[in-house]
Amino acid sequence: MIPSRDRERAVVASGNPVAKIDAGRRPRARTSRPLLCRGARLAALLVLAGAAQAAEPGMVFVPGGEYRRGRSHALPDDGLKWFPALLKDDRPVRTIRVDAFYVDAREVTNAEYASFVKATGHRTPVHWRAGRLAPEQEKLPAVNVSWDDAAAYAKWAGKRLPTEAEWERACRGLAEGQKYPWGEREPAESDARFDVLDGPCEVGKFAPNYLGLYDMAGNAWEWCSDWYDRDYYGRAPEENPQGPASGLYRVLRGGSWADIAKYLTCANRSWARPAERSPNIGFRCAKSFSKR
Ligand SMILES: [Ca+2]
Repeated sequence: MIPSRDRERAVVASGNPVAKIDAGRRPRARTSRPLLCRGARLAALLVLAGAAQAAEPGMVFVPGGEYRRGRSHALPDDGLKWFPALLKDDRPVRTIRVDAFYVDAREVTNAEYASFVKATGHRTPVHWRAGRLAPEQEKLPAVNVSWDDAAAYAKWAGKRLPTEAEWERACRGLAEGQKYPWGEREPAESDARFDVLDGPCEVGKFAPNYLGLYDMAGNAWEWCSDWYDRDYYGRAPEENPQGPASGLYRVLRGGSWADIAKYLTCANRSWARPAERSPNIGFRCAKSFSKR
């Protein structure tokens, strides 16, 4: 089943201030000149990330800090007073903070997943014929993997799945309020793999976001570590939210090759049962940052 929901979304112009950044526990004060600050912070980030990334090949360092999580653009249904509050799971918008972490620059590929299978004997994705990876699929994202498969890969790799809060911060590229990883502009064919019928494409094909992360929008949905709860945003802790303690579904983020543009937004949330294996669900890994 393709985990999509039919949402009607209308764009409302929103600001795009840069989120607060720090590499440790305390956020810096907000600036009144976000555009200038963004450049200065990028320079500082690159210096900090340079050493950090060297120790984690293939991963990007994401500074800790505060950001406004959730959907800031309006939907036609926002004014309706129905219950349950369908289609509002990405609200209220709240300021949360996450500690610094690393995240994979790209979705995990079939070739990388094959190394895991070879080392552990773990089951293969269902589309590998006779359990073998076809050479032409090596650079495609590993899809048809359940949440448990993805979590097992991450553990084997010395990593973990990102929390939903980490994923959204990474997707926004340290900015707040923007609709897509690249800003407000609606996606074009040259931006991301979406709204096609013939499956995912090679990872890293499109331009990365501000942090250097590829395919945060589209290609494969990405498993997050959290259980899904549509009402969670209103009661989540302000620091490092981990999701509900239990649930029926795990969180998915980012949209996929099979989805239309409105599912590719930074704030959009989706879900699937942990055992689900779909041709449009993959993952990337994260790793906590520890000061040495
Ligand atoms: Ca993706």
